[in-house]
Amino acid sequence: MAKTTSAAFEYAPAPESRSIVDIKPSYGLFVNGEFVDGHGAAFKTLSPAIEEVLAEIAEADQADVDAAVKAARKAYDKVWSRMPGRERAKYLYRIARIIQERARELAVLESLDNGKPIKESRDVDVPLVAAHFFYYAGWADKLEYAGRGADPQPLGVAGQVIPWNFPLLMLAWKIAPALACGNTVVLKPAETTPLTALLFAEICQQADLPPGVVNIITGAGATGQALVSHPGVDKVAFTGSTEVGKAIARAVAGTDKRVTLELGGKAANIVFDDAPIDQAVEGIVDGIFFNQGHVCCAGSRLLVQESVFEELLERLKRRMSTLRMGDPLDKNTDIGAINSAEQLHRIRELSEVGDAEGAERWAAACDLPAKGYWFPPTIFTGVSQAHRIAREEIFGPVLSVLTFRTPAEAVEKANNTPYGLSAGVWTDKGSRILSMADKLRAGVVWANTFNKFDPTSPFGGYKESGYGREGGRHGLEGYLK
Ligand code: TAP
Repeated sequence: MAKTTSAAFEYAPAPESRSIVDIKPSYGLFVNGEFVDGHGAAFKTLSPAIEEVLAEIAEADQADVDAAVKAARKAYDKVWSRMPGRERAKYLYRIARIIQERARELAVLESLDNGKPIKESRDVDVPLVAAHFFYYAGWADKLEYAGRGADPQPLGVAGQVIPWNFPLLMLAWKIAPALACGNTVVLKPAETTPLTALLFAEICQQADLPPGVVNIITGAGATGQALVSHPGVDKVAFTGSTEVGKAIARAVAGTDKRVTLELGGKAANIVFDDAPIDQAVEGIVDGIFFNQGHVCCAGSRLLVQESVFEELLERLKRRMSTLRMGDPLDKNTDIGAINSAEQLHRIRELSEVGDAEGAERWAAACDLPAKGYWFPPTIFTGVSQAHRIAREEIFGPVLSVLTFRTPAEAVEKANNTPYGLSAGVWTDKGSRILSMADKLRAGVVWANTFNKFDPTSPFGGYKESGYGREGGRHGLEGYLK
């Protein structure tokens, strides 16, 4: 980051980047293979880095949700569930290849709409999106090995609702396994990041995917609610906050809908005194500042063994001072914009709670751009387990640092959370990695790395982080009878 705290600066996104993608002034809903008008009140999607309107987006009301579910049902009954797996696979492979061909467009659009740095959308999000479609294409004709018996059957219509932090990647996690298993889909992206899902709809057209197999409906929470409670939906797949996840679980209770929920997290990233410190510092930075900390499995609680605390803290601060925050479309940017004014407000509010509770805040000096939503990478030390910043998900670039003396204390503190999505362990001892992995109540435990994703690995939580797994063979189970 630049080393002053003075005046805000202005920037205009590099024009050549924006010309890579053709953003239309307005978008309809994608229903039955076509873009159609919505009956709700259209809304605008902004670029959070410059607070400029990117496009106007249709809002789906109940009638639109009905139409999308009907289209999905028809496509399921007449085409998709009857198609041999090897034929479905061809469509998924085609989609994967088009994603690769249009990768630059997708990455630029994702960074514009979400605020994330282009080097992340280009090198992480979009390649993983293609990888998920390739991976699940490979499963479509091998479902007898999915762990659901010799003749596994799809569920029907999947209603899928996703958040704004990884708009395209969450879409891939949802749509690729659903289609591979023979289900059809109605998906609602988040209100603040609909554009890449709509570009994906164009990719479905380009791939000649039969109409109705994928339907994309845009809108806010009410549209999501209408979708998940629609009687024509057989399976609900939701990623988002624990609060909304609980409301969805209540809404579908007593129906025969199948549900998977991927919810919040408050992961412990645990550094032992025998860990390679510089490598651990990189992992800590990646764990909490990747994607501005808008990551459900972010390593938002750092647990450091007392004997290396001072040294690690000093090196961490030094490393944080080199992070560059600013234009998401600049290839050198490490930290992009916060996705929305609402999220920025939440991050500020919880950080102020941290101050009030007596924790000590530190952020590297930096210029914040004049327009847009920004929050500098921040750490809090002197945090106790009772502090709200140690318990609640901030979902921003804010790290709470705690210390421990013994491995048993590290386990106790790490597990002292209502969540159970992920954890990280940094140590030189293989035996300690294995024993910690056994004791940590987290769906994913990373060892000497953090925030590594792969389509072959199942991902999901314990406790209030939800249930069901996405990714890998386990990811098929949520879409088969
Ligand atoms: P939410 O507010 O829960 O929103 C998630 C999605 O649900 C959005 O599309 C939202 O629509 C929609 N929605 C809101 N109210 C709804 C309702 N009553 N019924 C059905 N749908 C509804 O979460 P968020 O703020 O977007 O995302 C942040 C949260 O997601 C964090 O807690 C994070 O940990 C979690 N997350 C978890 C994971 C995994 S894999 N566990 C991955 C990413 C994020 P609008 O946005 O349009 O209002």
